[in-house]
Amino acid sequence: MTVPIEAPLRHSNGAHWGRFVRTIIELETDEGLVGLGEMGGGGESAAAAFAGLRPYLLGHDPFDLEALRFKICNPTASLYNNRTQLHAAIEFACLDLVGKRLGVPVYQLLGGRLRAEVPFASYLFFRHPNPSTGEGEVRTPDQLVALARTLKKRHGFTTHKLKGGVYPPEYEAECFEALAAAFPEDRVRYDPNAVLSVEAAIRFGRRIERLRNDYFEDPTWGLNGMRQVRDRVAMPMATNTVVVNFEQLAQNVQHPAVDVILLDTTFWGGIRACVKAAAVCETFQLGVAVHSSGELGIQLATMLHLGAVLPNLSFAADAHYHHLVDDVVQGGKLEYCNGCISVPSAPGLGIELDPDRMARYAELYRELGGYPYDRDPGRPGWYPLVPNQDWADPTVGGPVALINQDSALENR
Ligand code: GKR
Ligand code: MG
Repeated sequence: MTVPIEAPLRHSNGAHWGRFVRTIIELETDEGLVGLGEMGGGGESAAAAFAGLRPYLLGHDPFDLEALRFKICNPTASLYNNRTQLHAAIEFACLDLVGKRLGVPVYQLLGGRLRAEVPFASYLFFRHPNPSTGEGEVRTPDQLVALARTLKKRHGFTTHKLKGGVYPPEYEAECFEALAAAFPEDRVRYDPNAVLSVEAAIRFGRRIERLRNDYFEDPTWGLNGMRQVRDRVAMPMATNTVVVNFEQLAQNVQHPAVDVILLDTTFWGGIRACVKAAAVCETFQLGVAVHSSGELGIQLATMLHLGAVLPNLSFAADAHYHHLVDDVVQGGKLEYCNGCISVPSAPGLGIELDPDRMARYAELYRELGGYPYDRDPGRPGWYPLVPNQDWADPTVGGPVALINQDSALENR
């Protein structure tokens, strides 16, 4: 599926080229129930990867979720063939099936709902203008604040996350300060996806530590890098990068480097893994939040059910969702109210696919194909080192051509 977004989103490793590409799976039981799952990326390779798991799934009872985990994610076999993200999509579909079979929402299967709605952050990106309308650019502090105001007005956000790592750190610090100054009552967070050096991260952190920060998200790479920044900046550290499995979580408990673990239902291999990880975090007094790696309505539903059941969720969740112009689920996009989205309460994940929208966005995928997450259409040939030393120029703006993946790779 390809669903358009308002404008191309820039991040420290490339960009989302005006659309999100996702793969939707449907698992059917012998009783005729259908469970829905979703994974990032798409095309023939994703379809082939799921088709390859057909023999693992035929005859498997969707209630047997622990068995499914070992069947698909055997730890040694995973060294050769990591299927964490495939497993996540299949787990979502199984939970959807179990909920539908029992007539209960997924949150009832996970311990029960502690909240009826989940709060979200505004999740702001630097953006290229929309190539059709020429609108939507975010490059300057004024443009950033204007977008945040629009989103706050439209959706009611009271937490603002800036995805950075695009422009020089000093320039992004100015942008972030302008954002914090524009919303003195709200909370803020900055995330450059780990491309700052330890020293640059410390400088940046010290400069912004007086603001109303939730946390400092992945300023630099690695648990050891994060630990050094944590020692020298007075702010909680958060990650969705270096604690994404139980081994890393154990390591972080033994040698703390990160204070808040951002749980991603895909990166961790399913909703249940996130619930288990949150329980470990509760035991060791680590914070948790819900992470977004881009989503359509199915994945969003997994984030909502997760957010509904976590006792220790003390931060607004991330979602790319408000950047989408539409969704593939019945009724179109789920709505925000006062910065929150209601947790679906129909059986299973509580959302259904809209066949017309599915057909339209499958066709759009066939037309446009994929795009490389790690390439920016505004900077052909560029790719970041880690730490990055070659930033985008904030004085250069305007539309960029959204050429296809093959041309982008030819330009390397
Ligand atoms: O979608 O560009 C993006 C984000 O940068 C995504 O890849 C990250 O996983 O949103 C994420 C984050 O780091 O918080
Ligand atoms: Mg992040």
